[in-house]
Amino acid sequence: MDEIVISRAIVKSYMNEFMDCMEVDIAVVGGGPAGLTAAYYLSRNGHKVALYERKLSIGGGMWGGGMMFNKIVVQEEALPVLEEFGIACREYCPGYYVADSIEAVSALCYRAVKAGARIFNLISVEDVMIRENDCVTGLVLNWSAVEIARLHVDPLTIRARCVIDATGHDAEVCNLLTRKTGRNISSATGQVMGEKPMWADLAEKGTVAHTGEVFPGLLTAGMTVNAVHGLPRMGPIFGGMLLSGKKAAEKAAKMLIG
Ligand code: 48F
Repeated sequence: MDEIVISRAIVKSYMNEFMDCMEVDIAVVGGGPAGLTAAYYLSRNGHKVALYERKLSIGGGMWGGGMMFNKIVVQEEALPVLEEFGIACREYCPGYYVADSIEAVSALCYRAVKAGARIFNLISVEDVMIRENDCVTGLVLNWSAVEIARLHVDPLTIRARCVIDATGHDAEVCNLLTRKTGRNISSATGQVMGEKPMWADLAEKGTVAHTGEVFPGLLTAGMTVNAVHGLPRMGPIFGGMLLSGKKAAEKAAKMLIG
């Protein structure tokens, strides 16, 4: 085996994929449960999807279950999504199902990739691209290593017909959009309102109910929805994340048609 061939194989294959994703249908920011679920359903339906994740590992806050006990709870409404991904669960008591968080993340990631989603880890989204019609038309990317080292290196840009902010509690894309444009998003205040204290039941329902477009070309999914609309947090119950990702995929698909 020749090390140089190995190196060429890696760089060329990566660059081919990166180049191919310079223009995509949907760009998902954040590889937590909501982003992965959205990427899976969109790819499965034939859309070209790229997902960018800041960290080395995909899965966001799902790995750790609750307080590092690596189990998650899912409610009845989300069981069809678990089934779709082949994630096993067992009923703990009526209405409460327990799944293994490691199995759940692995399945979400595996099925998203197998459906055709391109996942780029170690890349941070630091800005959006906007056009005259005030529509989000792409993402501005940089290596997370550049961000962490605070190096002065300019980013690169990709075009997307639609962007999903699935960055979790910090709602990073929505925050940078309002800050840099001075424009409102579709929350009650026009800004990212910030998530409220724990209230799992209300939070789970709110996540799904409010999933959707917040600005032309920009949708939210998962905890970002709660942050944007000032909804409570819910802790280690994940049905809302999965159902929100699925709903974001459905809404994004409709935006592509319309
Ligand atoms: O935080 P995260 O898991 O968000 P989520 O999919 O799920 C939330 C739950 O994990 C949990 C909860 C509900 O049960 O309360 O916290 O809504 O995943 C978000 C991912 O986005 C990445 C981040 O590293 C994480 O893996 N991320 C955040 N900002 C950026 C980013 C960015 N600017 N660029 C790229 N990735």
